[in-house]
Amino acid sequence: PFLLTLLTHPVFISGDYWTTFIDDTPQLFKMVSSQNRAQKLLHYLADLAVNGSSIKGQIGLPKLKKNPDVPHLHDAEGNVINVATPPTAGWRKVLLEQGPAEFAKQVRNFQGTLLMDTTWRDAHQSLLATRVRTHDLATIAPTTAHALSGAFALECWGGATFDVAMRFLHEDPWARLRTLRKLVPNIPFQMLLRGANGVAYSSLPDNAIDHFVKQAKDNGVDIFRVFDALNDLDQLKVGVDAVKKAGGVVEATVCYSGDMLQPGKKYNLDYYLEVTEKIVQMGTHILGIKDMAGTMKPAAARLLIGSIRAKYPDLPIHVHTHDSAGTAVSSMTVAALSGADVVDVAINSMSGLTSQPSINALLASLDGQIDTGINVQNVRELDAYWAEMRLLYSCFEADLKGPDAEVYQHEIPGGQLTNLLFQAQQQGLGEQWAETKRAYREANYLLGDIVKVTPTSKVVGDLAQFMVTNKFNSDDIKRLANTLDFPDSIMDFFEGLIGQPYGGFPEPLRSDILRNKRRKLTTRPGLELAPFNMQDIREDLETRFGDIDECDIASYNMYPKVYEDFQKIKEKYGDLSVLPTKSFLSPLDVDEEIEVTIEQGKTLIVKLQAIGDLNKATGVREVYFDLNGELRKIRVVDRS
Ligand code: 3PY
Ligand code: ZN
Repeated sequence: PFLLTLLTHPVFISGDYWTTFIDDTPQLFKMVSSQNRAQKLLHYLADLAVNGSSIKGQIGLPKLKKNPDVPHLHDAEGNVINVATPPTAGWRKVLLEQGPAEFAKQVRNFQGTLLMDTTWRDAHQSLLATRVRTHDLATIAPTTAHALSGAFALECWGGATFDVAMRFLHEDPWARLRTLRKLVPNIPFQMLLRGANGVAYSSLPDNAIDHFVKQAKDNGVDIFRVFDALNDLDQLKVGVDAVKKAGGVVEATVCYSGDMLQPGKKYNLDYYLEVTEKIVQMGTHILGIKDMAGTMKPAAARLLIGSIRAKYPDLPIHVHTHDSAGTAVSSMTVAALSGADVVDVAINSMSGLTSQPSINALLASLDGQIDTGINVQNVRELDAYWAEMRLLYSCFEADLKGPDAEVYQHEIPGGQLTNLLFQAQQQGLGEQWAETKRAYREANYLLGDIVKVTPTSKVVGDLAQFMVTNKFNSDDIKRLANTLDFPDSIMDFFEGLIGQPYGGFPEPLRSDILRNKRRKLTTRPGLELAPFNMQDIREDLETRFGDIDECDIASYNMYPKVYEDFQKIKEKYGDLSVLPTKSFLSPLDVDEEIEVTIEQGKTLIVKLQAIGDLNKATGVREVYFDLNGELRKIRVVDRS
């Protein structure tokens, strides 16, 4: 009927539509575009109904069979708080009005310890394979803006969320940032930046990092936690300088590795104080301490944070840990008591195990000792949403059962631990899991006991899997190194493409593995990379994908292939981020009806009517929908 309207429209018939039709009748073109979008979404839903989910890593269907409810918050008198209007108070006001330096000063002067909630980034990266979608974050954002209005920040972007959003969720990470920013204007947003690697796995030219960070700042990131996976200060500085140029809050970070309390450890107090001094010289608003494996015991927290606090009384300190060993609440309590200005936590249902410590457990632990500016009751109410959310994303759970004290031996970072376990479970290799952990420890020592976090953790993990698959032990690797073909990540590491490890590369292993296949870099890899020509990239992307912006260029620079594939999916199915998660992951039942808001004020009512018989000659099925009261037929190849 719409096409008929268009074709019989007097202006269309007059043939004058080229010049004025779009301008004079925008409503019709809006209709074309929304009909077109609806049609594309029906294609996705039809494919899902016929072939099941194609989302990578999904095992089975969500345990939650409805869309999650949004809980109400209550004020002290028990009245429901209207969350439609965001609060104006919050640390972001301080930042916007007084700038990064004064913001950092006031954080340092706060009488207590502030909290950063990682639920929107690290918690789901660590527990749910980074699969939480924008739809679910945006749904709870207005409530969060109130419940956590006293928080230092929400960590909501960067790390693995950037590529997973495009690669597996088929949504635009920049759109996520802008959407959340609009809904939460009062709480600072923090992102995780992998130094000279941006949010990728190896170095990019410096101008690509500058360009990326500027877009991140302009689209809503306030605070940048910048780290380098080897604590290579030259690599770190690339990210730090980019944030300074963009006008963001710099949180230059030292990665904590292993258990510093053990005698003879390579990464000991002297080492951390030396790196801290260099970071302070580099210039940072805040010092980040990043314990990605959760191996910082309470006594280590006391020693490390206490020592840094004593030496740098004015330096704001922000501590991050994972609860893999089960000690995170205790360690963060001690960190707070030893002078940390901010510590990281996650909403209860998204906390513990390989994620951050539980916010309410930490609040209880600090109660009567340290103020956090957080309303305990509101946070408990907020948790009702995440309890349901955990069930909605149950198909991405690694099914970790409890704390793993072995983390002090293998030192696997939280996110990677869940990933490796998930892989072992998928392959049905229960015993191999114990072997993988043992091999990971051996691989780390073979590589020279390096700091392990993305991307160096991938190098260690790849070597461990190479050892398990080929049944090699450390001696075999050393003996056979000059005859074996190693995975690319290991070659990259030894070439120096990930930076220079503290204490240098192990020899003769490096020479044996590289042979004459690769160079041996002695300086940071970015110095060898030619700057990207942004104008050429823009023209190329415009030719291929039409209307693109600076954020598209930044996405393409980080992950060219992932970006291209994302564009192809978008062309086929439209913007999938608008679908409720249940309908994104599980097929509609016949007669099931859903509402999909494709833009403000434009809601589609979609009902699956029937799935036709298989046409054996063509392999196609017809899927019938009711779309806003009209029958639609979609043809889908049956691949099931
Ligand atoms: C990342 O780089 O994605 C991390 O989470 C490192 O801890
Ligand atoms: Zn982390």
